[in-house]
Amino acid sequence: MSDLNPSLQQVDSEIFDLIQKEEQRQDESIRLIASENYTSKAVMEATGSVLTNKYSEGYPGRRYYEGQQFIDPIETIAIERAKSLFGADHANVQPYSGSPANQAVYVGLAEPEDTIMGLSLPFGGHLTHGWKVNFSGKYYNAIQYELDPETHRIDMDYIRDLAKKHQPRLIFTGGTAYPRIWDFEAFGEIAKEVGALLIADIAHIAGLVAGGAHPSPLPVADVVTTTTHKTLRGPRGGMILCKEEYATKINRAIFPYLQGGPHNHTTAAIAVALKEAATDEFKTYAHQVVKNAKALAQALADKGFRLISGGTDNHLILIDVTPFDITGAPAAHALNDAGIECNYNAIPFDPRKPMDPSGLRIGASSITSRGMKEEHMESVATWMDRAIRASENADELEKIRLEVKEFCQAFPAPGVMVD
Ligand code: DSN
Repeated sequence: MSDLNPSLQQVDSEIFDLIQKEEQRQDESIRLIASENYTSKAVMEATGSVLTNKYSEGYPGRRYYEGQQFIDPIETIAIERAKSLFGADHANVQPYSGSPANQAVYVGLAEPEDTIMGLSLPFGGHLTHGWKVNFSGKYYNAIQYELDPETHRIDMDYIRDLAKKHQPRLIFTGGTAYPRIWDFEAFGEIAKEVGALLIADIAHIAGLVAGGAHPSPLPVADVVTTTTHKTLRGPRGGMILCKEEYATKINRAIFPYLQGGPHNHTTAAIAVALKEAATDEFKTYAHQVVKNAKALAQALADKGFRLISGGTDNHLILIDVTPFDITGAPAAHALNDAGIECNYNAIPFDPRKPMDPSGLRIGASSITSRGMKEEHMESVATWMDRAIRASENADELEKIRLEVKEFCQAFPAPGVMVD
């Protein structure tokens, strides 16, 4: 019988080394990817537990496998914490991530070829909100809304006209690159007017909603979907919150329609993250994320960066870098070489292609989790400005990387063990 107890380092030094290097990279860089964060050590501990060994198809109290005496309470605690934190009638904590959560909404609450509405991907929406290369754009009649050409904000009169014209079954709100407040109430009124269900995908802003730094869609949305690892700062996972009347349809859509056994180690880690998110410290963090994003936006604007919609109300900033005579991909690569991690991103009405669009998307969640505050944003903006201007100067990028590394040492990264 083989011995399964040697450490990762002993069993697979190649993977061990790569994980070590990634840990060091996360420690030494300014991570500005708007969908990422540093989860707590407690969340990671739950994720790396023996719960990964257990199968539990079904729901608490109604499973297809024995040995659920500890799994059932774990899932029930996660459900109850989710309901209480967000004020929801019902919670399903089993979706493997955000896309499966959204898929469950489609298969649970609509029929193929039904009309749905969502923010178009190049304007900051998500693939699963009806984009053409995704199942949601292929199997449903997807009407994609765009942003106002002048303000780059959502124009609710236009949304109302579009909804009246197309009479959708589902209206999705939420996205991945919209830096402004979502007016859930106005969406709710429109959904009511046209007899649609309002689906709020709060994957990006869940932590802000939980911490009171963004209005909650719960009072008006029929269903709320989210990932658990972005501003919410939990493990990689997903959740669906809904009104009681949709609970059975949503549960059945997740299991048995789309998924098999839930990932119990993730469920436990979600429960831990939800406990953390109910604290006053988390509220302070959520508000600090927005303060940091606003301060960073201002510092960048002062250096001549062109910010889409002029700034931000949430955790993320979308930048048009083309005035610097550079495009999104080389700008992101240069920043990465300088120890500042972000992603290139389309901007509204972008004439360029997705693999090298005009913009960059940055976010303030990870740097806030490290303890950075408004007064540190000037330094971040200065390094970004220098790196983009020196995108072809490897020596200057390396110089910035070393400065960034030294700066980061003052802000210990949560859960990271680097000496
Ligand atoms: N990939 C996520 C993001 O970066 O926003 C969305 O699913």
